[in-house]
Amino acid sequence: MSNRRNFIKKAALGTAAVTAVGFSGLAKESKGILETPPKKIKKPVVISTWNHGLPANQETWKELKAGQPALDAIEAGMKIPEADPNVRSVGYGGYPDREGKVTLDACIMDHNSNCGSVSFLQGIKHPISVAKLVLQKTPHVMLSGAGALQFALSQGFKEENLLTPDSEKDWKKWLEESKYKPVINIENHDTISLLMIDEDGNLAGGCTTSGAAWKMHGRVGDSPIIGAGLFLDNEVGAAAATGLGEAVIRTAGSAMVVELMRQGKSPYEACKEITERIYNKHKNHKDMEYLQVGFIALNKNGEHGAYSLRSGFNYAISDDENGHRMEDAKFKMSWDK
Ligand code: SD4
Repeated sequence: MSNRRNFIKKAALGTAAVTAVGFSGLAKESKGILETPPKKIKKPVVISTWNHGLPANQETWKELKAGQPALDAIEAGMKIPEADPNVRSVGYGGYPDREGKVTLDACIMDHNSNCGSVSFLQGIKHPISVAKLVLQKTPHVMLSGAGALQFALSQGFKEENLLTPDSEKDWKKWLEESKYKPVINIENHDTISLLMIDEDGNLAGGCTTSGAAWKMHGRVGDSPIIGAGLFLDNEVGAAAATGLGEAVIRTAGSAMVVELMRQGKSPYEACKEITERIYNKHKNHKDMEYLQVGFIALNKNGEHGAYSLRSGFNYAISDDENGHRMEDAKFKMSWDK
């Protein structure tokens, strides 16, 4: 893209940020003038990863429409997959690590860049709620392990066993061969990452996950790391990741998606470019055999997009125009490659 076109896109983005009027990234430019009038995107807009994003979106949407603050709405939505024993990659019922322990990562971020995060948290069903309290009640961004648990208990959370009989059975079966080879979207789920823009044009987001199944005890993925699993800049946009956390951390994935949107890329273009970068950095890497990453992004105007390295990734979208729905993300390659 020429510098000039970049500039015009950026200028349009800047104006839209001030007036909170959305425009289509596809607006045509001729001699420095946008031919297509800016398309107004009605807010709020909520997007989130995978099929389990749909019920989370619906709950977040309900709370937003009831006038709840963004972080409370996100928390309410994320608690749905966290509590669902059939979602085997998040919260209660999530696959354990190789020692049979369910260890959870989560984070949340608001439009003022306030963040709260917990990592390697055990025995607490709703890590997203603890992350929100880290944001609201501590001088820190991240609490981990025993300290995160201690904080949760001090806030009235109850410790409980998160290893369901199904997960225990699967873990015992895994122990027979003990091969670490995360296969991320075989059952269409992984981290839930959710992004939203409210009626006033303010962005917020969150992530929650039980992390990679059969990981080493103590392993922390990308999801609780601001800049890796989640990032937003309220002047530009928000991005979040799913997939193999190690690859997302190595490339500061979500922060980079936001930076590309700052440079004028659409959410889709930004997700695609970072996914391609991750591919290029990993094509000769041992992780490539089972590597899957996916990104979702939402810009200040309410436009959204997604892209994944391998097939199978989808995301949930909620807006006033079309209600709640799933969309398949475009991808670079199929699983058999
Ligand atoms: C992580 N992105 O911890 C998360 C989720 C996952 O295999 O389970 N990845 O890496």
